[in-house]
Amino acid sequence: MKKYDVAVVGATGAVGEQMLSILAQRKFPVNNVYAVASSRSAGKKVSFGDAEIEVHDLTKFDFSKTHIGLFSPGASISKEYAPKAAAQGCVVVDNTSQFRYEDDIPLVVPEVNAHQIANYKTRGIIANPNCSTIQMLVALKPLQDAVGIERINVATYQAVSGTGKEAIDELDQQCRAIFNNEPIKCDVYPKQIAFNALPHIDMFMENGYTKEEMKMVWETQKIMEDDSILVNPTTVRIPVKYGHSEAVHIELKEKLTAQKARDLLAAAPGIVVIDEHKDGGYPTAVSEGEGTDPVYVGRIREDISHPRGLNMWVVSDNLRKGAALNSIQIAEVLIKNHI
Ligand code: 25A
Ligand code: L14
Repeated sequence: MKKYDVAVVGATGAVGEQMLSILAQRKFPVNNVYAVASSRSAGKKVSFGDAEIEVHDLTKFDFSKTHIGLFSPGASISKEYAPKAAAQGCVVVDNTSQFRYEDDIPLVVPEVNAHQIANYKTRGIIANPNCSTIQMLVALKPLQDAVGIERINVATYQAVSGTGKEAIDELDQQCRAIFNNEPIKCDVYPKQIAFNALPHIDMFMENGYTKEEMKMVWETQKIMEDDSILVNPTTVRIPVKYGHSEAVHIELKEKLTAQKARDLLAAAPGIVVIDEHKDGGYPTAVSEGEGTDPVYVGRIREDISHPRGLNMWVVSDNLRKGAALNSIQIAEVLIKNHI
């Protein structure tokens, strides 16, 4: 079996760490794995399976010795280095928002539009979508295929790990301060995140939505290859560490019963349905999502206010299916069919 040389860029971050761990877990056929980050981290060690590997400085790294680059160093860094890596013959799977909306760069959720991976050749870059969009689309694809979706109303409940490690620390520190009756510090988020909910993720846009919300609009239409799907999101940060949850309310083109939807979802790839009408008969971020691969769907019910409406609750690990796992699944298709 052919083996591949893989660079993980942003290897010391919340997503990069997961990339290294999932590469080892899934026994991705690697020859050499390179951990790459900023000069701040160069020389440090990170774990890859049972091994410790050294972190390389991105500014000095030669991508011509790699086949695949899994990037998550933030949009501005990817903007500069992903095209450089691609020019050196490395196929880049980029987790940042930098390239997602460029027409000649595929934006891929393998369960939804794996065929787009073939279009990596033009730029040598494939974009990994936003975490909230990925888990929502895995859950909606079977319904889109069955009857079509007219409109999506979604409210998200997003974990702090999406912001990065410093946000996980801020949540811990604020909890500790509150328990000790000390004043809290807000450095990462503009208001207290401990025991709170902030209706604000990423920057505010001119239309009053946030960029995280607009990502869900733009990315849904691009990945589903259907500009007619209307999306109305509200994205909310909550004091959960790992795992995003979403209340998804859709208007279908034709009525689907809750039972039919449940059956379609249960048969679809990447989905686990947990939907019992009893206490605890639903998935949550902490009890099911954290540390696991599936997109979990529960609370599937017909909307009592709309003849073609359906409601559901969707949960997944934002650093795994929402980021690192999805990237590695893209890389698995790449090596199976393309490189
Ligand atoms: O711009 P975007 O697309 O919105 O993405 C913004 C952020 O979201 C995360 C990711 O953070 C990204 O930075 N992210 C991206 N895609 C995501 C997704 N799909 C996602 N989150 C969820 N889902 P992250 O924490 O996961 O990763 C950050 C990594 O990027 C590396 N990095 C930063 N600047 C770099 C760079 N690599 C190369 N060159 C640069 N110039 C970063 O590496 C990390 O791996 P690092 O070397 O900065 O190491 C992080 C360690 O260093 C400490 N630290 C951070 N900043 C400073 C610092 N120390 C001193 N001074 C600083 N200014 C941290 O505490 C950490 O321990
Ligand atoms: O666009 O903060 O992929 O939860 C991923 C993490 C945006 C923000 C992206 C979060 C980022 C998101």
